[in-house]
Amino acid sequence: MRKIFALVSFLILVMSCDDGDVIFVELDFDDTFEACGELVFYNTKESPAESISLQISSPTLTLADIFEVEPSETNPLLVELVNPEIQGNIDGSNNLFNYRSYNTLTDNLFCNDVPPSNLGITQDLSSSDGSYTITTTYAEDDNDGIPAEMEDINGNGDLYDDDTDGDGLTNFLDPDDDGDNVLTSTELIDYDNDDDDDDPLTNPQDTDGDGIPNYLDTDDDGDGVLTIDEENVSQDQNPSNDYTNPNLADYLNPDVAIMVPATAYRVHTITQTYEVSVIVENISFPNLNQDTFDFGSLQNANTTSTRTVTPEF
Ligand SMILES: [Ca+2]
Ligand SMILES: [Ca+2]
Ligand SMILES: [Ca+2]
Ligand SMILES: [Ca+2]
Repeated sequence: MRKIFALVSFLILVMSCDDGDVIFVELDFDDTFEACGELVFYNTKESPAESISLQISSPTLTLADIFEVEPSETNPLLVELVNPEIQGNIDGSNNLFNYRSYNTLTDNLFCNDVPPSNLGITQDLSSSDGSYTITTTYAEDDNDGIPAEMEDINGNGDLYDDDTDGDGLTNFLDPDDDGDNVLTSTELIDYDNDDDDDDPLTNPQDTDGDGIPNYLDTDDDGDGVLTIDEENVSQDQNPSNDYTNPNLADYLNPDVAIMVPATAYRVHTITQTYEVSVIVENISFPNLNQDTFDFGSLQNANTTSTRTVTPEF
């Protein structure tokens, strides 16, 4: 007598073949997936040769929709996700959740105008119902060499109320924390390393010795002319390339104090990181109602990006 095996894992898929034999197919893919076109999420593996995919056609969805951000209502220099969660139905036609097995895996299975020939498909199953949920989380950083938690200047645990230069961009997102048009990463990089720990944060450069590290000091050499105004040579919102003495930039040289009033802040670049997950639920393949499949985490070049913002001067 044929045994009916209990499903102990939602990853197990049971299919019945025409001759009545019961075959177990494990939906055992790794926890990352890819995306292409408008829009297919997919994962493939070689041994055994299988693919799992979710194609979404209605309503039309693109990767750009998933990564889209818009200015925050509270601060136009900050942004937030337009679509942190997208849900829809799987119907077996417009929105397709599909499992396939192959004789051997072929490259470029998805999103080609001309599908690869000789696919050698041995199983091809689609769920006629179910739902999908795409969840995106979004994070930003100024990538200035200072960990975000150390840019909590007032130490109250809120990273959004520390804005040393008052330009509207909180310090952990501000690559120029003191607003002097010299990047924090530049103002940290050249330090004495007196304590030999190679950590600029324990003894940040303080050229004029006033107790304020250069990256938070608006007059780094203490000569009375603000760093942002020490652009005697080229007025390009970058005092670090203005040299009267070839060995020392003017903004670090107290013997050169020529004021050329700045007219603008430099362009600020902010690093963006996205985490995208896709979960399908209440799916049903032939002969089995399978509950859930978690695609894992999206691997895509667009999950890391940058945006630029120029604070109002
Ligand atoms: Ca700021
Ligand atoms: Ca910063
Ligand atoms: Ca400075
Ligand atoms: Ca100077």
